[in-house]
Amino acid sequence: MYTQLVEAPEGGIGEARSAEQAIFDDKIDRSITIEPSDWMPDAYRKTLLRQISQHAHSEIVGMLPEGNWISRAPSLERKLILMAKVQDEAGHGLYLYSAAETLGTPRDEMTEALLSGRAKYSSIFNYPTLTWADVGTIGWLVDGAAIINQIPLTRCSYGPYARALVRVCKEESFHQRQGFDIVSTLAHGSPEQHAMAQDALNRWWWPSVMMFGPPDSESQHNETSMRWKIKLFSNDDLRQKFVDQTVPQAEALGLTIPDPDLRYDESTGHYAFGTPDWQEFYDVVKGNGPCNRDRLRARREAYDDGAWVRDAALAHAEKRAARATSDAA
Ligand code: BYC
Repeated sequence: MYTQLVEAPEGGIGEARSAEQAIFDDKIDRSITIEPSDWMPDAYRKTLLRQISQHAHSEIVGMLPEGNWISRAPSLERKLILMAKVQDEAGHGLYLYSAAETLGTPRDEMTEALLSGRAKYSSIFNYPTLTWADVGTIGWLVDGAAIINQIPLTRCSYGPYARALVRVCKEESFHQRQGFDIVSTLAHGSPEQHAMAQDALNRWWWPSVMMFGPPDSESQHNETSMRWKIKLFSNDDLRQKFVDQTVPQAEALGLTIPDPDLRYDESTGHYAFGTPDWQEFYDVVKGNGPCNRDRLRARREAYDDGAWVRDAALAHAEKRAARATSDAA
């Protein structure tokens, strides 16, 4: 059927293009993945690149708030676990940059977009980690939110992104469990530890709820991304899943979600909850959150400090290529 669609029209570029479009649409409808060598509409490529590169940047910037606590983790065991988690996030960034590169944009360009402040990354990482309880709360809430967002994306329409997310999600599950374990230890500890866990929940709850993006009524990309199966659920649907999943966990921990409007709605079977401060969300996304400037400064310093590694790797690759050429001659 595909061959017929492509070969049937006598020539015109418009006709050939619409045949390619038909193949693409059919694959999307039948949930057959689109692969890098397949024809795809420019807007699909751009939307994917925007989402995957933002996702990659989020993983990389996301190392900073928790990395801040590696040297101060309360035990050797906690330190080892936290180091492994932060390294996993670096790995996630690399899988995702690789997936984005298959769309034709070199990693240098994506890095430059991040360091110059043009590229977005998740709003959540622009909040400070003030106490050890924040590290646990990030694992519990932020990785928990990430799992809810990313498990459906393992079935998204673009093959390299979907496949990268399979491994990412497995690792995020371990991250969520380690975060819950930290918070559980504190919540069931001394009154001071319990208060520390509650304080962290108070500060991270709303930023976590906002992580899923603007409300559907204000989302620019929901509709097209869902049509193309770049997103499988809308921002509000995922947000609802997160609230429904997390409220019973907070109850089990003996912690209180800081939302006076939160209540279980028997008629829908879901928790009803208050309205996030969307002005705060947009301010953070525009670069005016509590830590935006620190985060970019840290990434620029890391990039500059790593220049010698890139130079050495390049020199090594050039030497090997030159040797291979002379061996072949
Ligand atoms: N922060 O039309 P919308 C992690 C932007 S990593 C900043 O709904 P879309 C983890 C959005 O980009 C977490 N910006 O957009 C790592 C758009 O602006 P542009 C990252 C946001 O793309 C380490 C505008 O607002 N996860 O979990 O359809 C340790 C309008 O929004 C945010 C991913 O990236 C935000 N929160 O939906 C622990 C997952 N939300 O681009 C954990 C993949 C929205 O037009 N990404 N914006 O300038 C997605 O699923 C979707 O991109 C989003 C947004 C749901 C995030």
